[in-house]
Amino acid sequence: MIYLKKSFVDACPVEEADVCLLGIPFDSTSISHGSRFGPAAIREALKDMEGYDSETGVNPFEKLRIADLGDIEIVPGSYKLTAERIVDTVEWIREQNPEAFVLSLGGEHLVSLPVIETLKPKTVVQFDAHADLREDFIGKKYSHADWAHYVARDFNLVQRGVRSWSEEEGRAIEEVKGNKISGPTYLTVDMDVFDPAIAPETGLPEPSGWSFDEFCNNLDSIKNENLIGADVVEFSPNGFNSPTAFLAANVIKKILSILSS
Ligand SMILES: [Mn+2]
Repeated sequence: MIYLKKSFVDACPVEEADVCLLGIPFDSTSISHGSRFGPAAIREALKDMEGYDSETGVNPFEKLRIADLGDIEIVPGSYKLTAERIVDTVEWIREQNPEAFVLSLGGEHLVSLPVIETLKPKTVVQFDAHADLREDFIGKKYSHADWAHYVARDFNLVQRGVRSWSEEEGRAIEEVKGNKISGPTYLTVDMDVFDPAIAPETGLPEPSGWSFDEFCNNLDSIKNENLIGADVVEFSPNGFNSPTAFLAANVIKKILSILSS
C-alpha cells in the first residue's frame, strides 16, 4: 500500500482525457497584486475539497478522466510571447484529442483571449464584475481590461454579472446586450463576479456581487449548450486554503458536474 495525496485526479494521458487542465500563471498587466499563484492555490484547495456533488449525485472528479498538464511556462512581462506559448499548447492538446474539454486556471483575465482564439467557439459567456470592453487601457492594448473588446469583435459575447464599466464601455455593452447563447460555447469565470464578502482575494473587488447560488443559476442557464472549454481567472491568493480558494475549487466542481451529468 502506498499513501500519496496527489492533485485531485489520477494522471490520465491527454489522448484519453475528457478534460485537460492547464494552469496559466500570467499576471503581468494587472494593476493590483497578482494572480500568478492562482493555479497553485486552486490545486491545493481541490486536494481537500469534497468531490461528490450532492446536487447532481455525481463525483465529477471520479466520473471524468482529467489530465492535469501542469502550468504553461509563461514569459513574465510579455503577453505576446506568452500568448504564442498558450496558443501552441492548446493547439497541441487539440491535435492529441479534438474532443477534450480545455479547462484553464489563471492568471489574469487576458489569458482567456489566446485560449478562446485557439478553440474558436461560437459564443463566449463571461461571468465578471467588469465589462473589460475598453479599446485600450492606460494607453496600452492587450490587458486584463480590454481582452473582451477583442472577443466581442470576433465572437458572440454574452456577459453576466457585469456591474462596473466606464463611459466608453457603456456603448460597447449596449452592442453586446442582446446576444444570446448559441453553438459551441466557452465559459470564462472572473472570480470578481462574486461578492467581495465571499471572494475577497481578487484583483479588483466590486461590491454587490453574486452569491454561489446565483453563480449556479447562471451556470444552469447554459447547461444544455455545447460547452467546449472554460476558465477560472483573477483569483489573487494571499495564501492557501482561503474561502476564495475553496470557492474557485467549487466553481470548477460545478462546471465539471455539468459536463458529467
Ligand atoms: Mn473582472
